[in-house]
Amino acid sequence: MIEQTVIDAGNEDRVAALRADYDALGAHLDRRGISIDAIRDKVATYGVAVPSWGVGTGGTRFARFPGTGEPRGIFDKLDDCGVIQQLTRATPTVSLHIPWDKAPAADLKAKADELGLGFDAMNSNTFQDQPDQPLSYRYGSLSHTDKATRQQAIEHNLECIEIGQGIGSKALTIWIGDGSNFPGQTDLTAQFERYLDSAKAIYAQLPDDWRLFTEHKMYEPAFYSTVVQDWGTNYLIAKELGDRAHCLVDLGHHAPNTNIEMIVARLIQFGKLGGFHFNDSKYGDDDLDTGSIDPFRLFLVFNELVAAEGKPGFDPAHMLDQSHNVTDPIESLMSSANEVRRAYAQALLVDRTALAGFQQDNDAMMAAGTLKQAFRTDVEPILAMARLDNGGAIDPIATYRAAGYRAKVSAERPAVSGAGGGIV
Ligand code: LRH
Ligand code: MN
Ligand code: MN
Repeated sequence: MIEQTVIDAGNEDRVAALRADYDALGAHLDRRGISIDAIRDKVATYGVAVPSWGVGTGGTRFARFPGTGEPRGIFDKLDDCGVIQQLTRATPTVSLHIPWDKAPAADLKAKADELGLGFDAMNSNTFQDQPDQPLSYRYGSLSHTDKATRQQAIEHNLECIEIGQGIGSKALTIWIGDGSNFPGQTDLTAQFERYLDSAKAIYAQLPDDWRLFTEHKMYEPAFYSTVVQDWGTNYLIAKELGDRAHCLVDLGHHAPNTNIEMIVARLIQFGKLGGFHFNDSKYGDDDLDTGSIDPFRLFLVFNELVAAEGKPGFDPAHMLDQSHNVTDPIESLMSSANEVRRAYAQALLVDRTALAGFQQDNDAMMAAGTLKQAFRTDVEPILAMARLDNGGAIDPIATYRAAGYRAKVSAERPAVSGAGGGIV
């Protein structure tokens, strides 16, 4: 972890400017009838889970270009997640991926407790073969034509639940790469039927207080057809399985220009929004930092989420899902967590009464202007104050750099080779 003295010193340098900016923004928001402290308090309780795989080797599915001080395994990864939470106070939980993070539940729990972290959804992995695995997923997993292979994939998901139960997780996320690369390769209907049967077998074993999230993705690694390719199929799955089955929306899993906020609205309307994998993209499943390409779209998603706050049963999970090569992943994840909070804070500023009035009157110009007014507001002083009040850093990235964390862990963690594959 980073020494408190380093955080305090960084904050001391910045606190006077922050208070001045916060007061100025407070006066501005006051004229708009908004209490800045109320927004800060809501933002302060808004957390987003860090994906364990996001702090891992600087890599994509194509290649790895590891930096120094790469985590050697899940316990180093948890240390890195602890630093992200320490500085941002926005990431109290971690989402694990099994078997990448497989370890005795008691040890995972003890380490997380030590760092003040909890666990969000468990992720299963039947999109890769593991060294000791009897049956291959080359031609699919939960939807495989071979019953024994499907059963192996089901059992893996049940094992994820079991590990999750030992560490306080309350959800399982299933994403599969199953699909086909040639027209005619699979019977599209039979393949989905097999998937549904397998998913039902997992759902039947879901603990009462757990939720099952299924994640859709348009294509990749299957390029002709993908079994769970869009929110429509995803909705059908959630509907078929039952009340504790919900859809997970990974922002990068849609065609460019897809109206994702509208998908979010539909899933909320019908009680099936389970949660998010936040990231950003330009072309496909790019897994770029959240808000780095299209912050307005992120805001529009949050506009739907804030509008739905308080609806019965509305409780989406917020998780990041990103990994790439060109930054220190701790910095990127801190930045993304702050971008999620920024979009949330901006969405809280939308004058919903005025918006409803403009919508009723079909005043498109003023309705759009109402959203833009909220989006244009620089809420950074609110985010920084929420961090400061909770013991975090006013400027997390500057403080992280001043602490020299990466150099310190590099001394303990041996350099790793970039040779070999990446991750999905
Ligand atoms: C698939 C995905 C899914 C996986 C993760 C590693 O593209 O988004 O969430 O579990 O990447
Ligand atoms: Mn994802
Ligand atoms: Mn993805």
